[in-house]
Amino acid sequence: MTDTVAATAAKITDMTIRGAGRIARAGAEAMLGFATEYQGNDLEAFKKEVRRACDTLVASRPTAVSLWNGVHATVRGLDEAETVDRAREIIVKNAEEFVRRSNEAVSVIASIGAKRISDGDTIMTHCNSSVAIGVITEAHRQCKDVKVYATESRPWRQGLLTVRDLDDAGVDTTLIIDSAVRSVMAKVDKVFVGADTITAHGAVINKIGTSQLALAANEARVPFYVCSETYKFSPMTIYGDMVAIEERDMSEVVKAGEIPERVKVFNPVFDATPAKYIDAIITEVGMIHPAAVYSILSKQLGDSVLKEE
Ligand code: RUB
Repeated sequence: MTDTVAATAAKITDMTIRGAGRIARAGAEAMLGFATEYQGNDLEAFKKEVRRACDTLVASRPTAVSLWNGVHATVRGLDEAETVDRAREIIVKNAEEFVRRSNEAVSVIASIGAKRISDGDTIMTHCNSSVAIGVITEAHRQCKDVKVYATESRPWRQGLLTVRDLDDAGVDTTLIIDSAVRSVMAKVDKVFVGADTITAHGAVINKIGTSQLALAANEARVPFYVCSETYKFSPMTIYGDMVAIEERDMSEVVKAGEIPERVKVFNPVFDATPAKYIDAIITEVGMIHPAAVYSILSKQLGDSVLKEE
């Protein structure tokens, strides 16, 4: 393993690099860095180090399958390599391809998603999803009059990043606290959120609180859209694996001494929104019903991704 891998893993864990798409691209780039920096000539030793690098990166944030897919995409076809040089070439090519496709997917989703936004729409979004923001800013770029309510997203307050991104793009943006979601939903026409992982049966795992937006939207009959590249679809869930929900330190929620010592803090940072609350998932292969995730997974990702393990 190299410094690049350890440094990237540390930045993902401490959230210097965050957001499911960004961590996937950073994971792929770290594998590229690892392969280029590797000095030895022993292929078996190289492959062992590759596995260690993959494991370190994937362990840096447990919930987003995008990271798993980004990292493992780089080692596809590695078994065919007969020399370290060839193995290095494969990883570099795969990593560049993953990053290129990932960026391309984000812009395709922006144009597909923008079609769902009508002139005059008021939108709610949660946390800081570059893909959902891409959809909203593309609609704005097309001169649609759009207003956005963005949640604060405690405890990290990624909503502050979102309101900055939207404001920079010239979108009329209002910040709300997380507990205002249900009361503000009455003013909203559509909800657009991102995803960290989507299961084979169409449940969406995203920042804690996403499921509250979905419930409130459902109650108010507001369409709920998820903007997600297909590498956020989880192949493991085909076999019934559960998605691990990351729990982070209590220091992210309260400062030392703020609450009595005996009081515990539970800080899960993602939640699952069942498929029945999701109107559509906007992907780079089109807008799909959550029930279609399984067939896309088995066709596009299933074979190649599952062979790796
Ligand atoms: C970010 C988050 C985002 C998704 C999608 O959580 O939940 O909605 O990762 O992001 P965190 P994107 O800040 O804990 O990483 O659309 O940019 O891939």
